[in-house]
Parts: sequence; structure tokens; C-alpha cells
Amino acid sequence: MTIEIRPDDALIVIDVQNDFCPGGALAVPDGDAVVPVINGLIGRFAHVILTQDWHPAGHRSFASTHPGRQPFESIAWSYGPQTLWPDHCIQGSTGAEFHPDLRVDTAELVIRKGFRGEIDSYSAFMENDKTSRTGLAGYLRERRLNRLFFCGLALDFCVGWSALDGRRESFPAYLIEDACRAIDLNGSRAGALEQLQAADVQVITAGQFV
Ligand code: VGL
Ligand code: ZN
Repeated sequence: MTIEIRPDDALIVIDVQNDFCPGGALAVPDGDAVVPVINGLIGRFAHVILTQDWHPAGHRSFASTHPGRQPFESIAWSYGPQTLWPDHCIQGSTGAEFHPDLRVDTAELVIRKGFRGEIDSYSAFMENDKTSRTGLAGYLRERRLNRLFFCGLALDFCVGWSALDGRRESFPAYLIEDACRAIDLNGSRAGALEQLQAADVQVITAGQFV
């Protein structure tokens, strides 16, 4: 299936930040490999939106704020299970900056997320409590944007959750698989792809754009 990019399509680039790339605090294997693929897409979409994971120091999702806990352990929070992470994407840090080669200049909106100390936020639309909204759905509707194409880091967390929420908000949603990389904790990559397919998010590759 080939896909023709339309004037009301939006490319949503999730968390292509230094801390998610090799050498970063929460490095996604091969994470920086998405940069040239995404740059090519950014050059073709009329609407580009970026997200930036943006945590205060001492964020509750950091294992370091829970004595005796290790990164990648899961704990029970009031709003459900939460994975604990290494300290990452701290507001104003180099790790929180976009990858230096990412073509950010044409982006019309940057959504920052995870800035509340007590709530984690994977999705570009909604924090992990499933209540607090980022405003992205309203922005997209007001701007009359329609199909959403998701890419970035990491497929099994922030990209996957964003695409699922985009679909739940009734937008046609696509995930560009070769413009993503996964953390893959306990099979989370395969699990995310299953959930996406079940939710009617189309999983595509960058080569399908004509
Ligand atoms: C992410 C874990 C913690 C992501 C962000 O961007 O996928 N994952 N914070
Ligand atoms: Zn985070």
C-alpha cells in the first residue's frame, strides 16, 4: 500500500532526545538510527509536531527517588503499574535536548510532557493517570489536522501510547515502524505492536510514502 501525504496530515515526532540515544541516560538500542529517516519525513510533511520528555529533577518515575528500587522495576501506583526509569530528560539538561541532527526548524508545535513531579506521561495526549490532558487533541482539532503519523522513541512506550491515544481521539493513526526504535522490556515491543493492530493503528514503513 502506498500513501500520498496530504495537506492536513501531521507528522508527530516523539522524544528524539539525547537521553534516548546511544550514550544517553535511558538509551534506546540504535535510537539515533531514526534521525535520518525522520529528517526525510520532516522535509515532506506540511505539519510537524515534536514532543519532548521534560522531567523535573527527582521525578517520581525515577528509580533514584525510591530507596532500594532499581531502574526497570515495576511498582504499583495509584493509577496502575509504573516502570521505574533511570534519571532522564531533566528540564534544561543536555540529555533533554533534541538530537543535534534532528531537523527541528519547521516544527509548528513542541509538546512537553512529564513535567508534573508526581505523574509520568508517556503519551503526547494524556498523562499516565489517564486524566490530565496535554492539549494536543484540541490543537489538532482546531487546526483541522486529520491523519496522524507517529515516529520516534520509544516504540513500546511513548510512541505506542501516543498512537493509541490519537486513535482513541478518533484520528486516523499510523505508526512508521522503521522511524521508531523500542526499549523492549519483557517483550514490550511485540506487545505494543499487537495492541496497535487491535486498536486499528496502521503500522507502516517510511518507504510507503510516494
Ligand atoms: C519514554 C520511558 C520514560 C519514551 C519516556 O520516550 O518512550 N520512556 N520516559
Ligand atoms: Zn520519561
